This record gives sequence, C-alpha cells and structure tokens, in this order.
Amino acid sequence: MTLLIKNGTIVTVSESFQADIAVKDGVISAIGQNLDIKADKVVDASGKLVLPGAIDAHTHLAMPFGGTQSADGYLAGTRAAACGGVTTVFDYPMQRKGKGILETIRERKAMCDPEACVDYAFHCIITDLNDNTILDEFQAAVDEGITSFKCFLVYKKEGMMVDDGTLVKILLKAKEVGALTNIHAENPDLIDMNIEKFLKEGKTSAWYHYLSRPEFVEAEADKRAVHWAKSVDAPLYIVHMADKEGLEAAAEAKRQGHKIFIETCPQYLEFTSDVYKREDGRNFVCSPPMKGEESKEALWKAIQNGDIDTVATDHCPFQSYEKDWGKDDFTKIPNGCAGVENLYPYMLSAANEGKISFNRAVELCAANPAKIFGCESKGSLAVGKDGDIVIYDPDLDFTITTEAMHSDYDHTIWEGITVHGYPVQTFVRGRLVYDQGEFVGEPGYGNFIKRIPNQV
Ligand code: DUC
Ligand code: ZN
Ligand code: ZN
Repeated sequence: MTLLIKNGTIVTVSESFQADIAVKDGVISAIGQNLDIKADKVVDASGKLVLPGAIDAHTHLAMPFGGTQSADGYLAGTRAAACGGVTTVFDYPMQRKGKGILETIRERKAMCDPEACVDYAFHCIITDLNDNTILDEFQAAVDEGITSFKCFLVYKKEGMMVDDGTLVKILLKAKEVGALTNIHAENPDLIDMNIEKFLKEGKTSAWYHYLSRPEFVEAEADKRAVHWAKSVDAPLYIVHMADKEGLEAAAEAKRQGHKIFIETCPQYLEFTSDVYKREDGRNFVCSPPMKGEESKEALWKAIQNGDIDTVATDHCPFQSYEKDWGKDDFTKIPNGCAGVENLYPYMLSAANEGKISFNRAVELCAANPAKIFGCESKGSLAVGKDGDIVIYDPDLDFTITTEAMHSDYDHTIWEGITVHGYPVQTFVRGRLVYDQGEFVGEPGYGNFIKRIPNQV
C-alpha cells in the first residue's frame, strides 16, 4: 500500500519546505519535489502543513484512581488521540506492592492491544520495591521495550508514593540499565498538613485544592528530585512541570550539563489557579494544580527558549458525577483532566499565533519525546521513519466542545476555547485514522512500541 501526499509544506524541527511525501508499507519511502510515484492513495495537501504525528508521552488510560477509574479506556483514549493528531500515546501502568513489573506491563498490554487505535508505549510506575526484588526486573523490562520508570513523590495515603531512598535506588538502577526515571514532584507532608488544616476550618471548595499544594509545595519536590539526580549523576525527566521556582531550578541544572528533562502540559500554559475559584472549579482539579500567572509566564518563556523539552497532557479525565463527589470536600475530587485530543491543536495554534514556530511545536510534541524515550521510528518526517503524519489546515479555526471530541468523557476543561488551525487528517503508519472531524481508524490497529535504551 502506497500513500502519496502532494504539494504540502513539510515541517521538521529545523526547516519547513514544500515537497511531496510517500509512504510505502507504513514507512516513509521518499520526500521530494514532484514525486513521480504510483500510489494507491493520493492526497493533495496544497495550502496545508504536513507534520509528524504527535507523541503524547503522558496519559493515564483506564487508570484506577480516586475511588474510580479514568473515563477514557484504551479505545476511547487512543481514538481521541488519533483525532487530535497524536499517533503514539504513552500510558502509565502502575506496579503495586507484591506485583512485578513484567506482570503489570503484560496485563496492561493485553488490555491495550485489542483496543489501541494509534501506536502506544508504556512507562511503568513503581510504587513498591517488594524488598528490592523489583530492581532485579528493570533489565528484563528494558529488554521488553519499557525504558522508563516513574515515581510519585506524592499520593502517600494512596500507597503510591516512594520515599527519597527508594527514589535514589530507582534512579541508580534505571541509569545502570539505560532507562530514564520520570518523577511527579510535590511535597506530600505539606499537602497533608494543609488539607487537615483546611478541612478543620471548613474550607472545602476546589480553591483549597490549589492552596493545599501551591507553588512552593511543588518547587520543594522539584528541587529535591533534581538534587538526587545530580548527586547520583542519573538522568531525570520531570513530568507536568507547573511552577516557576521548580522550573528554574531544573533548567539551571540542565544548563550545568545534567541530564534533566522537563515536560509541561497545555493546561498549565492556558489556565491559572483562578479556575479553582469558578463554580465548576472541581472540573479543573488535577495534581499538580494550575499555578499563578507568574508560573504560567515562566512556562511560556521556557517553551520559547528551549528549557522545556516536551509538552504532554497527563490525560486523565473523570465524569462530571465523579468530580461532583468533591462538591463539598475538595479531597474527594478525582484528580485529572482531559487533554489528549487538544495537545497538538493547542501547541500548533500557539505557533499559528506566532508565540513559537511550527518547528518548535513539532520538536516539543513529536521529535523530543521520540528522542528522549527511544522511539527510534517515530517523531519526524524522514525516509525510513514510520508514516505517522498529520495534515494541518492553518486557516481552519476550531472551537472545542465536548460533543466534537472523540473521548468517552462528558465534559472538558477545554470547552469553548478556540484554536486557530486544526488537523484535517491523521495517518498512522500510512493508514488514515482521522478524516475531517471523523474517526476512521480501527481498534487494535495500534502497535506496541518497543523502545531502545540508553537514549539520553
Ligand atoms: N495527577 C492527576 O491529576 N491525575 C492522574 C495522576 C496525577 O498525578
Ligand atoms: Zn502526575
Ligand atoms: Zn500523570
């Protein structure tokens, strides 16, 4: 099967140029002017941008959390991904006390494989070392293509947190096997102290979710994680960076030559903590929470100057009735928001508005996640890479509504927001999966991406 996309503007990290692009049997086979190739399918992309499919390096699909499970399973989450130009998603299977990594991964793979509409990869969350035996499994996990592990420095009561000693053991072992440690950084003791105080005082609205985990609560943990990574000379990837002080510390360590990678999410670039004062503030509850204007500005600056490496979503939606559990007690609101379908349109819209270049948007959403996480065949438009391609109309304005999305959730924090420019077609390995508003893919088409170690 050969696909030929003609007359579009191809966007890579370093340049934009007019050319045709051909995909044969799922792989990009040629890029050039006026390609004279016989194809089964020819697409005219005149006036459009031709982009590599995005990689959402941070989703929680069918995740048991907050007394329920995230509203998008593997089918809905990857269907929505396809419709937002995301051609690979990373999910976060969670290892639990008494369970092994491979066991955890295989269970999730069995769930995901028949449902995945786009390609997928796994980072594995480690919550318990099982008397250190888990560390002996790291090499086997890497051999299976799982080359990143994640630790929570929060969620103590939920049994998901690791202490500093455990984090350092994980950092060291991950480094030994050529893997990367991802970290969710917030200070659990401060959060618990604040929660206890606020509840005692009857302060129960969503605003107190933010006040229980404000800027300095995240900053302490960001800095602590950076400190340990620097001290043992191990690479570290900080997920969903949301605060200025932590960002600056991590960026400084990077400038000193340490292998520190920084991810942020569109919600921290778009909203501030003011959303928690709204009547529907609970719908915006995620952790870490959105921060103040100063942090938002610092994140944009870091997007522009290169300090931030990736933008991913932390996609973890819950239904309205589940968010409502916390109407009178913010601690009962399941943490998480939707985003996988909005990531690429949002960042590309920023490019369309001139905040960043289209090349930088491609770097943040496709090339860098592929490079950092060892997805050899993904993340760029070049001969030999997978035919993961998005055709993007820069003139098509789109107002986000829940109805127009392709998830299973019943509300979104992105409701009513207009983005300038929108994907019109998405191809995964040369197969059309999204066509002008419609999902046209197939559950089970998505492949597990076995990643290669020692990439950073
Ligand atoms: N934060 C969220 O908001 N949801 C899922 C997990 C997390 O860390
Ligand atoms: Zn997190
Ligand atoms: Zn997350």
